[in-house]
Amino acid sequence: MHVHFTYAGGTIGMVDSPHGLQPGADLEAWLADLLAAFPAPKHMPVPPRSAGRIAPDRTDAQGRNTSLTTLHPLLDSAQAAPQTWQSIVNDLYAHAGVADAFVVLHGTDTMAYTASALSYALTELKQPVIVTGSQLPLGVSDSDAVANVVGALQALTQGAPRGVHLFFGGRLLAGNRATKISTWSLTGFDSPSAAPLALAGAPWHWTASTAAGAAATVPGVVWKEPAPFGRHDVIVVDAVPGLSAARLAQLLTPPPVAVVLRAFGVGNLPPELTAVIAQAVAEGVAVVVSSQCLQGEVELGRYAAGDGLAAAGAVGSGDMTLEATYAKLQFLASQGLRGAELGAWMGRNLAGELTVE
Ligand code: ASN
Repeated sequence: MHVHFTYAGGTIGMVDSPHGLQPGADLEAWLADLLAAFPAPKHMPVPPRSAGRIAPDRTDAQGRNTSLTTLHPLLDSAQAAPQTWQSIVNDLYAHAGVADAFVVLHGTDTMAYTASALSYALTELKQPVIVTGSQLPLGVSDSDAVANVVGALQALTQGAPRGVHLFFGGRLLAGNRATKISTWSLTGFDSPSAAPLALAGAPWHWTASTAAGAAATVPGVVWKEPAPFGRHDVIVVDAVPGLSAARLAQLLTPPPVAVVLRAFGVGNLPPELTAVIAQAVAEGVAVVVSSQCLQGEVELGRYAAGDGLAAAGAVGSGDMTLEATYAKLQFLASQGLRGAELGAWMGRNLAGELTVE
């Protein structure tokens, strides 16, 4: 098995500086040592320790079966943008001819956005992709870096299905269902609306539907040769008690391509905001109403306080996470969709991000 690593940045490869943590650790040497020590099953031979560092590209010529691309510049994932997602997509496709599986090493802050974005852009990719990182740098004695990278490799060697997954804190989650829930816990991610694919342990416990080889296809639409991610004007507005129609109107001026309106509960907002939303829709803005609840299932019209939103042309985000919703809007906008058509596509399941009744 040839595993290709794409290293995009994040705490895993950071070191202390007078200004706080920043990229600078020798991740390549650390990974080479880790792979040498990794107890490989028969089908995944690893380079002997003396093989040294991992070459930046395919290493078959030297008899090794891992490769690593370090993206430049390495980022704190807070600096990631849709172009960063595209750089990762490009690197995965550049190695799709040699790799059997992929691991993306990424910062935790926006890991769930990237995992969601990759899931939409890679529905044609045959190999599984696991995104991981750590809360503590690789050089720190109690770091979670080894556990997470080894966990990602174990998931792959046990036959993780196609699709984009996120491994963190002992759990394999669907990448587009995951959300960062803790700044400090080593179990920093959760998947509030979808069960984990697997729990690490002795032995690992796989959900029946995702057990090795069970899911040959990614649920959803196969988007053929998607256009690359661009950076579209998609904004997120969090409602608070007392948000006025005038303030909301200002936030939507000039009109963005799309707005994710984080409403209360199942998608409720005070009726005085409805006219502003109708105006935005008339101006061609795709208005997506999501829930502020961690475990949200938007149902516009269940309450009178949300009923006017659908009539005004807004669409609900169902049980998608904010990260999946935002990345999906960027993906669909990059495919040239706008307005009502963009809104309509938000209700379709592209890569398992949404439960469709
Ligand atoms: N700020 C870091 C990042 O997202 C946090 C981390 O990786 N733990 O890049």
